[in-house]
Amino acid sequence: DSDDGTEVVNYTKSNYASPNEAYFGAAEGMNVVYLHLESFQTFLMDYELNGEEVTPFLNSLIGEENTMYFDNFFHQTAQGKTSDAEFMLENSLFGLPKGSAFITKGQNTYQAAPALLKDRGYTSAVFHGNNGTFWNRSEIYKSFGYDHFFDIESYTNLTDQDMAEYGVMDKPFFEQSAPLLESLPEPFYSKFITVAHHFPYKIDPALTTIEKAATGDASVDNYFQTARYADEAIEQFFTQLEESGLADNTMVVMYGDHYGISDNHNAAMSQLLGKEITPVENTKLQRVPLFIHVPGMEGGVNHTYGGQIDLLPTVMHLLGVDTQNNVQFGTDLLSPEHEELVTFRNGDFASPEIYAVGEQFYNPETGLPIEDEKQLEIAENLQEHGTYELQLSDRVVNGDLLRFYTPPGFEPIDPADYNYQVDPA
Ligand code: GP9
Ligand code: MN
Repeated sequence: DSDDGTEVVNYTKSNYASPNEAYFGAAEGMNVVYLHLESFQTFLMDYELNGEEVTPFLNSLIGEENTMYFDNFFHQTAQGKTSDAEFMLENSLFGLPKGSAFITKGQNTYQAAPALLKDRGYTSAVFHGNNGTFWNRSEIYKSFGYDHFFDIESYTNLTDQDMAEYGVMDKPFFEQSAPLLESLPEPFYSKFITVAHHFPYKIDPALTTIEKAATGDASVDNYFQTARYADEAIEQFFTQLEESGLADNTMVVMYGDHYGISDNHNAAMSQLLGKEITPVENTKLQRVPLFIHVPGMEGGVNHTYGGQIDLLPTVMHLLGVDTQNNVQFGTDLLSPEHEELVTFRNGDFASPEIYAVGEQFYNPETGLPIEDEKQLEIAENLQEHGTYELQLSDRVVNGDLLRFYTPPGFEPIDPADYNYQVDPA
């Protein structure tokens, strides 16, 4: 067909939210570290199990002076799980309704974060203690313009205790990543994909520091010990950053990738949370933590509604990089023009006053279906807007439309320029 993406570019330009002057460039020239928090959900933050915090380190960052914590931030992933989260945060494009774009669209043209930062002198790297081919990462990262991909081959002397189901446990992972990170030229843009807190949350008892939950539902009960372990590993990483001298010049972004406890476990969850898991509560359980830590930036707790699609423009604006000419479906969470609408992959949505679940619209305050005509009309409009965005995004991804649109000044990526093979010693 003749879809050259003109409608898409027109749309994303009109949907652009201009930066908040108080934050634009707050992290200009700094290194970027993303910590991909496997299976972390917002309910864990400040949650106490048997009277004890599960994530004391992350909790200590909530309200910390240089950290912005978002408590109404949602995952928007579908079948592609981890890869959908990565896809959104690197590109501000939605994952596909079925399967994983990482696998089926690995050869597309992208204008991903590592590429957008190249002309600012950034070197980019991913760290992940699993096989590089998982989710087709070793291919699609080339299309994103990642300079380095440190996969399982970069981690050595691993004992059984060091291994989780999907790769290296977070503590040895961060420990062995430190010299690799410190060897990168600055500024760098990097991402660490953790795995210890992954379903089914198995962990060597010798590594646990809190009790399990006791609902009788194993995947729910196990969820807390690996979360605590991951929290300790994150604290260790922050200490490493301090010790290496990188901390003062590094922005750290931490986000939960998707739920760890599916709605098949709502009975056990309702025991733990002390309330019924209604459609509204279930939607609230799709919130994942987002922390943006920038040395010298004013932090706080931010209640803005947003989702993973919004991360890229938010981070770019903090780095002082404008996004006006980019095809991105999210908007800067810190912008006064950010629209508080979180569209899920199935067309449901969450917004401060209305949630859509299935065919029904709900008041998130009361949990009751909305009946007021005026409210229903607003709800329909929000849903229409969200669905239109999903369609446009799918057109870009399915039609590989970024082939036909190069933002002014952007140098297109040639995947053939990248090779992550570790040289045999
Ligand atoms: C595997 C890891 C897990 O490498 O990132 O992916 P998930 O199962 O969460 O999609
Ligand atoms: Mn995951």
